[in-house]
Amino acid sequence: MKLKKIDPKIYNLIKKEIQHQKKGLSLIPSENYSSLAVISAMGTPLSNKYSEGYPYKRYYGGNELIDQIEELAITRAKKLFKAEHANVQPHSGSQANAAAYLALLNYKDRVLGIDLSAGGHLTHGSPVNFSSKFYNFAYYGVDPRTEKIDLKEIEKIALKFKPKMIIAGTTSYSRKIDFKGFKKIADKVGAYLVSDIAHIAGLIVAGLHPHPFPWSDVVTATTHKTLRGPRGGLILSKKSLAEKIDRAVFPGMQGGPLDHVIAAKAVCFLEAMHPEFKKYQKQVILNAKAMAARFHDHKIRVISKGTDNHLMVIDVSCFNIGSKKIQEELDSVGIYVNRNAIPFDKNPPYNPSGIRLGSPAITSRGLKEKECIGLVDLIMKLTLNIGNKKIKKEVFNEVKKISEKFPIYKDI
Ligand code: DSN
Repeated sequence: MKLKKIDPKIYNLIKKEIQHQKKGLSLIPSENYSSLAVISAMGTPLSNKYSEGYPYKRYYGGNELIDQIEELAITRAKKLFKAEHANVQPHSGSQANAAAYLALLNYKDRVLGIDLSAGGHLTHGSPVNFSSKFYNFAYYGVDPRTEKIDLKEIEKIALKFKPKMIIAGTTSYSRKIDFKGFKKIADKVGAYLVSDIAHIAGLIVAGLHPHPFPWSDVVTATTHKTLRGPRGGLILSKKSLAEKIDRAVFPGMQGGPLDHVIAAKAVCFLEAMHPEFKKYQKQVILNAKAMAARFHDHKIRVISKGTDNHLMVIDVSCFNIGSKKIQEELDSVGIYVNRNAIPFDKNPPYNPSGIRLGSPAITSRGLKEKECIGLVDLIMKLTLNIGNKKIKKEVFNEVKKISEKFPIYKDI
């Protein structure tokens, strides 16, 4: 690798990060390991290009091949998601959401989004995010008893608030989303339905989660989570909104697209059409369910009492040491998780009451239910014995063993 000679510092840090990923186990539900085919498409001179515009309508010359690449990505995205229109240029999920808002809303228009502590995303109207500064948000949460989304409650809020847009989508919600139910509410108040499937895109294309179409006007997604592609965003929509969406992404929101990432998105869409991908997604759900059940056996409260998808949020307030400390302790043995708010959390976002865990990355490595249950036991063993160096060493060695038995990349 020439990089080694030219910039040994960066080269060594990259090498170390690859080792770090290999030696640890990521339970962060938004992380995954994309294939080397996806990674090699990203690391190409396609990033040298400027191709503002869309296929065959560029503002720069020399884009004949870039046009073909983006066209292929669009065609595959439409087929994979059964969508009438696809825009593959958003750099991230946040930018996909920003572009969807820009396309459909005016400054200060009313939007009904999900509360962050109930499982929403910053761009769903968090007070610290552009979304709530530019638009007028009201929020729905989850039922305090079931900790699940309650469509009746959402309907009540919608009838009163009369939003121009309703957002159906989450980042830390473990239950199925009833897009059809959301559509009924949106129709009652004449609102657009925007479904953010950033987390569950892979489950949806595998047919393991209700589909957001034909119920949604616009669907936003990321390509790097359950979909297992490159880091990036995606917008799908009805044909009637195609022009508005495209204008909002470019020139509204972004300049030049990341052509190397678009090529990698095309590769990931192709991979997701393969029967193996469906098998993988089925295992993702089985693994998450096995983990949630094991936490329950350990008397740890799983929010909403379980999971239908790839993730779960557990309430760690019973340990009385704070989620931040637990996350750090797990980090030190090579188990990566992220602390997360639980519904109606009394603790601050920096040290909330929950930990969010997911199965997409470990399932990509080949772990099955048995190993996932073992992993939950290791988490419990460490968390119940914080300060015990002997136990920490034992857990560390176990994690190392699992990581070596289930390698990520054999070739790098
Ligand atoms: N930060 C992502 C997640 O972890 O879910 C969402 O953007």
